[in-house]
Amino acid sequence: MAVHSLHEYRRANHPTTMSTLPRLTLRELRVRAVNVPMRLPLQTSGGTIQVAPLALIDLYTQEGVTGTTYLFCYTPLALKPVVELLANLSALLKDEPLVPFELDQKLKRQFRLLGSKGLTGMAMAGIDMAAWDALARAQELPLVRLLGGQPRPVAAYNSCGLGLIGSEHASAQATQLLDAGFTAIKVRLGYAHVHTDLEVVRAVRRAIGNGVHLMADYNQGLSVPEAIHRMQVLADEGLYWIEEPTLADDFIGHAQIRSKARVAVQMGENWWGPHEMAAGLAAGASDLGMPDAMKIGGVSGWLRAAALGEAAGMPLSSHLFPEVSAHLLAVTPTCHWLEYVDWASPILQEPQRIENGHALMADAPGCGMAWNEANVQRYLAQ
Ligand code: SMN
Ligand code: MG
Repeated sequence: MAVHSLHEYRRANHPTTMSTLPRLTLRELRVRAVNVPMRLPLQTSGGTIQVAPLALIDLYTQEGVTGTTYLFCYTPLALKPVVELLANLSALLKDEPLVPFELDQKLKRQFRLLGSKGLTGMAMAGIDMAAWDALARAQELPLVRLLGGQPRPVAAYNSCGLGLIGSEHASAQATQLLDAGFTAIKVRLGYAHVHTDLEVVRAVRRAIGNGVHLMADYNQGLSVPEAIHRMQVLADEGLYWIEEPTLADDFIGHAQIRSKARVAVQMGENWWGPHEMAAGLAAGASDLGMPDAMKIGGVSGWLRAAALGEAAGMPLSSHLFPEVSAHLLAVTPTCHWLEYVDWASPILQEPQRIENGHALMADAPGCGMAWNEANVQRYLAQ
């Protein structure tokens, strides 16, 4: 029987008073590529990002419920390949039950020989996030409730802008970033000389005052000895954390830096799945963790990472993806900070809400994302 609306579907699947969980079947993935201009471009020690290359995923089910999510592809060079990979997976997964655990197992088997980091990991996470979104929508629950929590404000820091733009621009931008009631912001470091790092940190601090938390991010830009040196120079500047001082996969190097540092070392945005997080924890690579909803493996990967964080007593923040991360952090026992960026806001009907420096999630089905079609059309990648 073809069932087109959620209502018809419910009637067909809940004929008795005893309710059963909705069973959904994957019909098709539709994926579109957009390059969304960024309000504040981001200059990091690892390169500059001027547009947000996003793969917009709509996961259609046979029952009429649709799951929605997006992937951040870092560079337009990777955007079309991600979209094409997802199109191939759409054919592979057609008619599969929409069960994130089973889909995850199937795709990991599928990519055992190739591996599931990089583009394959991104595509898998996109399917996982869209699947969870569809499940939550089918039950008319916000994702956070499906995961056993409830909507609540999550403390957020404003991570828009504040790239390597020099002390004058950085201090002016820093004050603007506090506008929505934020009490924490993040500055990118890794100038040619540590003196410039210090000058920028001091200028930003003067502009924002002592009541605001200031995080700093080196984006993997330093050698281990240079990182040890720079963290000594910056030790008394009141920085809340210093992120990725050296290469993200160098857990031993990070542990060496950490052992000499008087500022908390933060990393995690480049953990590809819970295994890498576990290796980072075992090496004592950082004081704090910040999984990326995409690289850690979507909602399923995040839940496993949250358990690792709880067991290790490690405060966990999110990286990018504020819309889904708000739901995930709200059920993370060691929840720390949500990283707020507005990069997807132009293509969303209702951009992520921030009030008094906190991310809010609506008590509405799924993650609450619906496309602003006019802007999607406007920014479609050629
Ligand atoms: C960052 C994130 C995404 C792209 C470039 C830089 C940065 C952060 O490391 O943590 O916000
Ligand atoms: Mg970072």
